[in-house]
Order: sequence, then structure tokens, then C-alpha cells
Amino acid sequence: MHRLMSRIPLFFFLLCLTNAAVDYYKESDGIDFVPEHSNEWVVRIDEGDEVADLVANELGLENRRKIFDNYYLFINPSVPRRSKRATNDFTNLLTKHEKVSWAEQQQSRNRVKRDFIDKRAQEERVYRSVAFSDPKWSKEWYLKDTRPESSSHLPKLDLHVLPAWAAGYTGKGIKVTILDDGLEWNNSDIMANYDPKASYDLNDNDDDPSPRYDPTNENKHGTRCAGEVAMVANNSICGVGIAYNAKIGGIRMLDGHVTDRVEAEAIAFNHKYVDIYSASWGPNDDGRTVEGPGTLASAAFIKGITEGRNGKGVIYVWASGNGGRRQDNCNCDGYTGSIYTISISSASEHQQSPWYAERCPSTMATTYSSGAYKDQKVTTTDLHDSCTDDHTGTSASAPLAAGIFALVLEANPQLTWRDMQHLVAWTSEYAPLADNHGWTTNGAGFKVNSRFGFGLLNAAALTEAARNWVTVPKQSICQIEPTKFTPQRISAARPLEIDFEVKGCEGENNVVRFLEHVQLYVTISYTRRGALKINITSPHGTRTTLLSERDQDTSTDGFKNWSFMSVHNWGENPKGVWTIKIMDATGDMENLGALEDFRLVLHGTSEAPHRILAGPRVYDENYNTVQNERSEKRQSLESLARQQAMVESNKLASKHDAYGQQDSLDEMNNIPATDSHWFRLLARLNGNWLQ
Ligand SMILES: [Ca+2]
Ligand SMILES: [Ca+2]
Ligand SMILES: [Ca+2]
Ligand SMILES: [Ca+2]
Repeated sequence: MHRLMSRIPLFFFLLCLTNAAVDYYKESDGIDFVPEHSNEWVVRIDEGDEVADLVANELGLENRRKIFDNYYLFINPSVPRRSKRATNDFTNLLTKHEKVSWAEQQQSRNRVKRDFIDKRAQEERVYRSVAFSDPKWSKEWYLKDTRPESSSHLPKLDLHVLPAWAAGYTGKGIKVTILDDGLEWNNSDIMANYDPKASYDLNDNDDDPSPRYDPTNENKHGTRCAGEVAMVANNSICGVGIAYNAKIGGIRMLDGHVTDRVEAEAIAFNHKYVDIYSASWGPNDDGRTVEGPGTLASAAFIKGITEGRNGKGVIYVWASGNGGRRQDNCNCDGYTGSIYTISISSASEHQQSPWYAERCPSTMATTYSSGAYKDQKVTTTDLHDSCTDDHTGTSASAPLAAGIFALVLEANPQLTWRDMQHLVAWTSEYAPLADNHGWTTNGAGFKVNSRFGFGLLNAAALTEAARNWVTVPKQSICQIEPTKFTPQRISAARPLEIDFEVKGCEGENNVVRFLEHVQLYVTISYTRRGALKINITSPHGTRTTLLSERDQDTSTDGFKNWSFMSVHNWGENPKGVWTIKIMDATGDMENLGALEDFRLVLHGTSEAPHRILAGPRVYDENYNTVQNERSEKRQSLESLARQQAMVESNKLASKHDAYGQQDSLDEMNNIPATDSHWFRLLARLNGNWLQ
């Protein structure tokens, strides 16, 4: 192992991260997670399949198959399938082989689903919806306005999906896949939209991703996530998916040994076919884990981004994590922190950041989900051909976003993976979440919040902006490394502050003038990792907390070339003085360490994205317009009533006019008493979009 590290230093910290995993806490059942080593090696051989076969033969291995690029899956039959100990001797033997450029024994990684197990099953009440025949449609409060008339003073809660549907976008032609614990594809509310080509079972290596059934229904998670995206509309079963005409697949990968190889194959599964991947899981949200994608999973993300959707890049949607109660920080999760994933957080029906939500500046946007005990949850398909109102956490938020992005790709199939992120920045809503702490306006005029990213997704605004979107200019990446940096001491007594001048690679062809993602890579040694807090301030004065204190994290491992990512400088020009501040938030004088190294990586464009040319974003403070529409309608209702009274008292109106007025009056009276009325109105406005 040591030999491998010295030969290929790039892999050093990745190996350290996975090998250091000894002290896990599993949120759901309190059992400590101990990684197990398998009899699989992923081996990189650059000279092709025949050489791979030869190497395997020579070493007594089975060359199971090529994973992708030059990576092969080798099985060593003389090693147990599961073992607590790594077989380092054999890894050394492999890496010494002249035809092998890299090899790694696969070990299980602790990946935790981002929902909550609700012990008190809610009694299911059957609602009969009038617009869609689906009985649970009336429970989908995040898609439509379910406020009773008596509560029209309350804020409107939906994600503006109905206007996007009314404009004709229902996900047609878009393929979404859920990376999870399986998919009950023959569920009556999934089957018509099921896509076998977007599906696979990586746990059992077969084409059928059906979940493994057990008495606790442990593997319901993937089926629940999938239904949110693509429940079949108007079939009198369960509910209606956001992208109810999209194709839905499932990759079964969480119900077994989750290794780097398994994650990679999921992340790049049929990546020239699938458009959107949704993942509602990640490293343990225990508040003391720092973990990201391994070598192969990192390569898989790049494949999806560079080769997917004919080079425009697939869309990766990731749940931002449920570690709020344990002060976890989503920037300690390399999946949400990746620039390639759109990480999604949650807001409760009270438009508050819920107790489980994590804070960090890599989060891009928010959708609704569960909140405190009595708050409404998310409705979707469930195991055993059933339906539930109980899906929760950021797990439920990510698939809502994936469904919305399917509508967006239908509105404009030419969008790139970066276009989608720009669209999120330009359209997500601040107003419904304005009562929460932490909003700030950055130097380019975007409102950002580490709890919500750019705000609540707005499907109507997204699809509308997507239609005429001009593809953003090509990505430039500018890396700034300090010259002659000597390690700087950090302690509770001495916060470390570093100012440095950034030119944004001016004069070079990778100059960045309009920022997208900012990454601060640091190597820090410290006696208590969770004591550390890191801020960064841009030349525009945007101050971002890249890492907040984590009580639970007592690790002495520090950070090894770890990337802290932020989208809070979106649109800013990076030129000027940046300040990094690293401090010990605990005040514990015993803690000690040093910043060993750092570099800043700026992603963005040298040319202005088209949209910014028209000026900074203008926010709609009256986003909750249904409230206003209602009072307007009530006013016009009153004026109609007055008119009618006048007409009647004068006995002058023709029968035809009176009927006409009576119709309008009924229309007003009925809003929003029944859904059918709402839909008839929409249908009248938008043609025959709903049968
Ligand atoms: Ca199977
Ligand atoms: Ca249905
Ligand atoms: Ca987390
Ligand atoms: Ca991300």
C-alpha cells in the first residue's frame, strides 16, 4: 500500500479517506459501519482488452469485464468475497506489474439514504381528485395550491409546476434514472413510464432493478424517489409525477456492498442515453464524516458531463444531506460539493429551513419536503404496488428537482449541464423563503443563502427562461496557487487570515471574468477537525462560510487536499483581493494545527453569459401572487355582484348577458373550490393540453 502511495501520489488522499473509515455511525439504526474489503480489484490497463486478459491470466485472476475507459474489473478467487482486512500484498503485486498503471481493491462505503423512517404510519385518507383521476393528487401540496378558501391569507406553496404543464411540458422524451436501492418498476403507477434502458441492477448484476423485499420494507427508497418524478397521470392510481410523461429508470446499487466501482457504474450507467440522474444518498450525515467520490466515481462524473447528451452533459441531481441535527456541513460531502451535481436542499410547508437541512454554499436550490412532525410530507409510489404520503427529507427534494429539470430539458433539449445551473441561478425564488436567516446579495446581484442556494425552484420560470436560452460561453478554469507558501499556524488563539491578489488569469486564454463555481482546496492538519471554521470573502465583499464548526467531528485527520465549493460568487468578476479566514470556533486552547497548503480554483467564463448583458437579476418580491390573485378575484367578484344587482334591479339585461354574467360569477365563486375548475380555466387558456 505504501509503495502504491509513493508511486502515485495523486491517489494518496483518496486512499487515506477510504482507509481511515473506521468509526462510522449509522443514523438509521445506530450500528457502527465497518468497511469490508471485497475480492474485486479495479485495474487500469492502457493497452487494451487482450493485454488485460493476459495480465489476469498471468496473476490467476478472472477478468470479469471492462468497466469503462481503461478500467477493468478483476476478481481474485483466492481472496474471500468479504473481509475486514485489505489484501495489500496483492495490490502491491498488481501495481508493480508493468502493464498495470493503477489498481485498487474495492471496499464497501457507507452510503446512507436521505429520508427518515416514520414509525407512526399515517392513516391513509382517500381523496378523490376532480382534475386528475389520481386519488392522491389532492395531497400533492407542493405542486398545486391546496389552501382552502378560508386560508387564502396563507402563502402559496407550489413550485409553479402547473403553468409549466399548461405550456405543454410534461417530460416527454426525457429519460430520468434514480440511483438507489431498486425500483418497483411493475408498480401500477410507474410501469407505463418505466424504461429498461435506463435501468440496471448493480447489486445482483442483472437487468431487473426490482428491490429486495423484506419485512421492514427497507428498500422502498428508490421506488419512492422514482414516483415523484414519473407517477402516471390520470390513471386513477396514486398520484401524479412532476414529469408524468418522462421515462423513468432505476439503478439498484445501495442494497449491498457499495464500492467505488459500484458508484461509478451507476453514475455513468448508459450515460449516452440517460438525461438526468437523481441520487438521494451520500456519505453518512453523522457530522463527522469527510468523504467524496473515489477515483472511479470521479471519472464517471466526468464521463457523464463530457460525453452524455451528445456532449452537452447529463444532469446530476443530488440530495444535499440530512445531517442538520448533527451540525453536519454539506461541504464535507464530495458528492454534493462536486461542481457537476446540482445539490438540492429542502423547505418545509411553513417555508422554513427544516431541522434536518444542512448548510453550505455548494447547495444550488431548494424544493419542498417534510418539516416538523405535523408538517405535510411528499406523496409518491411505494412498495407492494401502493402509495404513500410519507416521503421525507432532502431525499424527497432531489427527485422533485429532477422532475422539474425534465420539463426544462423538454422545453430546450440543447441546454448544457452548465446552462441548467445558470437557469437555476436566474430563476430560483428568494421571496417565499425570505423570512429565513442568511440571505445575502452577491456582487452580481444574485441572492444566495447557504440553507437554500439560489432559492426555491420555479418550474414555470425555468421552462420559460429555457425556451429562449442562449448557451453560456465555454468554461474557463483558472487556478491560483500561492508562491512560496510556508505552513501557517492555526489555533483558537490565532485565527489565520490570508489576503491574496487574484487576477483571474488575466492575459491568458483561461481568464475568468464571470464566475460560476469557486473551489478552495486546502490541506490542513489539526488536532480536532470539527473545531474549524473557514470563511472566504470575494473582492465584491461577498462573505461565504465554506465550512462551519461540526461538534461531532473529533477527527485528528484534518483535511487533505479537500475542496470546499461555493456557488455564492456566481456572476462576480474574481479580480481583486480575496480573503480566507480559518479559525477555531470552539475557543479550546488545546487545539493546534496548520494550514499546510491551499489553492483557489475559479470556474466561469471569459465572455459574458448572454443573460447577464441585460443587467442583474430583478427579483419578484410578490412571488406568492395567488394570494393577490385571489383578493383581486374577490374584488372583481364583488364588483360583478354589484353589477348583477344593478342589472337585475333595472330589469334591462337581455337573457344572454345575464347568463353570461352568471357564468362569470360561478367561475369566480368556484375558485379555488374545485380543481376541475382550475384546470378547465387553464385548459381554456392553453388549448387542449389536458384530456
Ligand atoms: Ca435484480
Ligand atoms: Ca397516477
Ligand atoms: Ca452531510
Ligand atoms: Ca454540487
